Amino acid sequence: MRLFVAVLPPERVVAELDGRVDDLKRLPDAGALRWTERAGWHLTLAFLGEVDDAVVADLGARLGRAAWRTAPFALALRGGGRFGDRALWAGVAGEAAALRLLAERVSAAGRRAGAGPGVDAGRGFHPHLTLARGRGEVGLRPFVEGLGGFSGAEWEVGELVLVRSHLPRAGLQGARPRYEPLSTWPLRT
Ligand code: 3AM
Repeated sequence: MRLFVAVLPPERVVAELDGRVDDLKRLPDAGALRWTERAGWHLTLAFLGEVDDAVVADLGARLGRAAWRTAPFALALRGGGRFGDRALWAGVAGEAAALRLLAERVSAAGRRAGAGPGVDAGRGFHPHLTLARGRGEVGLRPFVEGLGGFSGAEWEVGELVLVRSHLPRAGLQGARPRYEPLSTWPLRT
């Protein structure tokens, strides 16, 4: 199954961001972008790719230990950015170093469990919450500008989540992946 590990913002933070995204959707060319569904909004810690069913139990045990070694920390969504003209995202503020450390621990847990070693290699960790994807023909700069000054409420990250990604059938125009949270583990309390 196709898996990734993420931090999920709480509903009040999602609702705030959704208000700003509503404004972005009124900008010219917004209709040409594929907007992510708010129900699936997440901050990816590590993408694991296709993982063997046989490995999932060990992976879970390791993710639980990674969470347990990490103290809860404060995070907020702030501003935005883009990966070329392919992805528009909201950025983070707060204890970003703690988020990075958690991402490293989660990646190590994945590697040790034999779950998709090397899939993340080369991309590095760039904390972001993906809001829309484009094919490169729509310039994302105005959308990034539209996120300027956005500053969401701070929350305490208290758990990590293993998420299964169900890809849409090839050729289904406009279809988006469906994200299914499988398990959560609390950070050390
Ligand atoms: O939703 P975000 O942007 O955080 O881009 C994919 C998405 O990230 C990323 O994993 C998340 C869940 O699908 N992803 C997909 N394929 C990837 C790959 N080969 C990947 N990340 C790294 N390597």
